[in-house]
Amino acid sequence: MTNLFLPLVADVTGNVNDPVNFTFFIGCMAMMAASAFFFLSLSQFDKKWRSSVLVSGLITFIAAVHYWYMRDAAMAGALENVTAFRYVDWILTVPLMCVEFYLILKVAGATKSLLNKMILLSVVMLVTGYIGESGGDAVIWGTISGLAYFAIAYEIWLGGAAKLAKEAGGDVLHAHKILCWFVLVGWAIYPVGYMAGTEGWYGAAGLFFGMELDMQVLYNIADAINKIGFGLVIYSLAVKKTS
Ligand SMILES: *C/C=C(C)/C=C/C=C(C)/C=C/C1=C(C)CCCC1(C)C
Repeated sequence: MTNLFLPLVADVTGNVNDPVNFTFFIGCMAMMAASAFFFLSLSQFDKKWRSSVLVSGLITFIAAVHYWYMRDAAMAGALENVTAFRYVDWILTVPLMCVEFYLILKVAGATKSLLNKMILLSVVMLVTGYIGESGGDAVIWGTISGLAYFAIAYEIWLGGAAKLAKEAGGDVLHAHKILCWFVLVGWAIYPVGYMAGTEGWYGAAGLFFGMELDMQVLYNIADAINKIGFGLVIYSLAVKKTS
């Protein structure tokens, strides 16, 4: 009898019960389901809000495709390939999250220069993080990446974006605040994962306050929280603004 699951296990040396492989698999499914949800909901919204929800769907869809490849690479034990796919995913999806901030703040007059500034900071954060993970000094490059991350958090919590959100008020202000918390708390999982997976921080075993952490598992959990959660905040804002 043919094995229905053969395509899942073919050419694979890894163990499906391993938390890394398992979270790649479930992450892929979650991103696919979220994309279908966002795309299929589009027609119910006012035109103005459709592009915001469309971008939410693009973020999870791009991630779903990358998770497909990352899952294969992880199960074959090719972690360098996982890192490359990971950063290609992020360099596409994080700027799209900046676009989400821009789109919801457009009602209060958000400018392209705010968008460009946020995209530039996120590119600096990710390129330096990639260098630190792929052979560069993990402490130096990770620190530069962290500074860019703080600059993004500052911009949305206290900088120009915060001012615009206050001017917009109401549902937009409320949604902006939740997105700010995602960036401050949800995004903070990434540097913890980075420190677990690179040399020079809290030990090669990835021990963090006595817990053994795995970089890929932390990145996978963070992606699910941030990409799907972020999208749902935008979705519910669009629902409120439409009805
Ligand atoms: C959907 C993907 C998202 C929201 C990815 C976010 C990634 C970060 C916030 C990464 C941050 C990093 C640091 C702040 C320092 C260490 C290097 C990074 C790139 C892991």
